[in-house]
Amino acid sequence: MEREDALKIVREQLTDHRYQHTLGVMETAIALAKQYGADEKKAELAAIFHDYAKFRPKDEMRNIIESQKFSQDLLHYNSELWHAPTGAYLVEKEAGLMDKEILDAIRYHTAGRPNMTLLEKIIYLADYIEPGRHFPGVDEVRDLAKQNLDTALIQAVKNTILFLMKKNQPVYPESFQTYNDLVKRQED
Ligand code: DGI
Ligand code: FE
Ligand code: FE
Repeated sequence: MEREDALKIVREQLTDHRYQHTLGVMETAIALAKQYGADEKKAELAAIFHDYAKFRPKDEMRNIIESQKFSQDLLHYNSELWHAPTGAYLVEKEAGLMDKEILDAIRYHTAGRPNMTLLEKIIYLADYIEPGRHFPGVDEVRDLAKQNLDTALIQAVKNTILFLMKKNQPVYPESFQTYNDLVKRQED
């Protein structure tokens, strides 16, 4: 699928603000793919489609998650988490994108998972550091991303968990597992 066709499909699903965010993730993901030797075309498409389901009604997302084999426990956590697996499902079904690596990068872009692929790491990180993001700690992660992908990713995951904990919000266990897996690998 070409960039322009993908952007046209996604634009209809998103607000202007979210579409601008998507363009930022796309540019950042392509740059990271170049830097770290990932498939630039896959990074481009995964980034374009990563928030495809962001504005779907909660009931629709719940139904889709219930219909799938994966992690039903997601339904007991913040509904902000639901658009990632729902997006992977709908991008395949509605946009006809069949590439499993791209679909997994969409599926795991919010909470990550243990043993993330290079493409999954790039999309998670690009989502966090794209130029439109402005929150405490983001510049530090941008600097780390120039040096080491895993170090930057750990900092991004850690910041997300700490942010939720500061607000006394529950943390989805998979986010902790993502953090633990990345930190253990750096020790080895
Ligand atoms: O969709 P975006 O806003 O671009 O970014 P995202 O897909 O990373 O989603 C961020 C939202 O997900 C944010 O509101 C916090 C929430 N979130 C991320 N990880 C967790 C989480 N919420 C809970 N409860 N637990 C998590 O581990
Ligand atoms: Fe998202
Ligand atoms: Fe996003």
